[in-house]
Amino acid sequence: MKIKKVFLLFPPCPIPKIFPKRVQMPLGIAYLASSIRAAGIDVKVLDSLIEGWNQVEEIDERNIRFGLSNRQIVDRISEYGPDLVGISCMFSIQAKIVSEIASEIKNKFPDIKIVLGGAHPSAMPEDSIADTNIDYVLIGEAEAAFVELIRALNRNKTVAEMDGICYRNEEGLLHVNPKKKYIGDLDALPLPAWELLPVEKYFKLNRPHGTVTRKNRIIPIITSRGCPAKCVFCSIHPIWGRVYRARSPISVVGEIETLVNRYAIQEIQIEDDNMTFDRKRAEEICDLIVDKGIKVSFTAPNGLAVWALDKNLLLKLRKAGFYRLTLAVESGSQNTLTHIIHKPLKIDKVLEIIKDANEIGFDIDVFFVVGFPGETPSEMQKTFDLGKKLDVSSVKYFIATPYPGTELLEIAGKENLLPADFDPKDLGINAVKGNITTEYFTPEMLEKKVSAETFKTQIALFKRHPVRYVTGIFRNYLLKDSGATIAFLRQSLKNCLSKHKI
Ligand code: B12
Ligand code: SF4
Repeated sequence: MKIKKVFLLFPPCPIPKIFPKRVQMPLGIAYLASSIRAAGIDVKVLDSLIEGWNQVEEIDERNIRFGLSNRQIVDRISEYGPDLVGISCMFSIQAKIVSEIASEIKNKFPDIKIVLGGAHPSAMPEDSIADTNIDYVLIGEAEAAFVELIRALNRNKTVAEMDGICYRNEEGLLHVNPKKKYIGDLDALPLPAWELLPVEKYFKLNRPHGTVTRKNRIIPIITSRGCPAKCVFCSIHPIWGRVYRARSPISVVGEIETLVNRYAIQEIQIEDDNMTFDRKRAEEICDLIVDKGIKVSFTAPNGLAVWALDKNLLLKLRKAGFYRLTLAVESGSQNTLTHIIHKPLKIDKVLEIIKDANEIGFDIDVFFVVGFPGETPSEMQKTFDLGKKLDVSSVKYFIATPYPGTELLEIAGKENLLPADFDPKDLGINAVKGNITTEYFTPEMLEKKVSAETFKTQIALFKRHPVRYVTGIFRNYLLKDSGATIAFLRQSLKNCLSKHKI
């Protein structure tokens, strides 16, 4: 059977009820679609989150699933009649839904090949290919590999020599070829095929990453792949490898101009893991945006590495149109940062960058992570104390989560810190759910503590800048998802008033 038509799917997703729903234009399948199309194959793309935005189904007391139903997805596949379906499994919590969908596709269309990719199967390839409805798993970045796989299938060639693939051989034995090769020249990749997605629907909804936006016509881009640091909780390395690869400033700014001309884009979200790692390149991108007179707002909601920033770069970012800095500070304890998280960051540097960023006029959003093996209660408290002290507009605390592909999962597994029924496929939003037990805390204690400290931090933020705080909460959260915001604040207040100890 020849592969002439490919259907790419971003599946539905479970989230806690107290979290606002989000939907961002899916960069991964948009990139894959353009490479597959460039190879002469027909492609259709379905983002079940945007198409089924209003379809909410209760999973249990705490969680909902939103997006199209499995039945609707199979109907869309049936209408198009593809030879191959590619499913993106970005989050571990999506993996069970992905298995259900794969099973329904195979039941109805046993000849369709099913290929899986994305962050979760890249970190758990053996487990993903063990599902007999999945024919192939492509590990990590897959633009080149997807085309290579289609070509191999169309020429009846074996995939046994392919890099970064999992497959079942003729005897049904599972094989995993580790990922070793990554795309060297990112400038050569065709731009994401946004014309295959309902872009106006995303603009109208305006619920992208972080939910904080100034404009409606927003699009994500990615200017580099990978990060050489080794943070204990980070799960990006199975996708991009460890080598930092970056697009040239000309290529990045060229994409921005194309997006402005084609879709009248007003705001861009940079989704790199470490956009400013190469400071000179970041400065050149900013200079080029200014030189070309591009009037677009920018954010980097995935976070900028504070250790890779300095005042000169901050000035250039602001001049280029960045209005909000999302800073991954992670901990208020230097010991935790250096010896547990392994992030090359000094707390003095954080204070310096936040001071400079305030002077330059940025809106600042800070992320922290607590609940690591070995972290003492007093170290954890330093994080909450720093969160309350910082002059920023938003502070978020996340609970250290042992996602597949992280060193944290290895440590927690080895040291027996996880519950007996621990399943990585249950790992979702890490602001509300703990998993690790140490001599100092249980998951429940951690959940209550984080929730209570979140409330106290909200009070501190309000007291410091009442007008800014109320406007921000109203514009960015209440107006977008009042139900989830009120539920979240109510839970935090309840935990703040209840007895919680760590
Ligand atoms: C943007 C983003 C989001 C967006 C997603 C938007 C969307 N629909 O695309 C939003 C804001 C919704 C989001 C939410 C969360 N995110 Co997030 N997110 C990212 C981020 C920063 C970038 C993803 C991206 O666009 N990359 C660029 C594209 C080009 O890459 P890609 O999608 O991976 O696709 C490539 C390959 O994976 C592969 N591929 C992808 N799909 C397919 C399909 C097939 C068939 C094949 C063959 C290959 C393939 O090929 C693509 C091209 O090379 C990643 C970090 C990262 N580096 O991946 C984290 C990441 C995916 N997120 C993560 C997490 C933890 C979360 C949250 C839990 C965080 C939180 N505290 O709430 C939530 C989960 C939401 C939920 N419902 O549970 C983790 C995933 C861990 C896991 N195993 O679950 C990541 C890896 C970050 C990290 N450092 O650990 N996220
Ligand atoms: S700096 Fe960010 S992207 Fe790099 S390893 Fe640490 S958490 Fe991951």
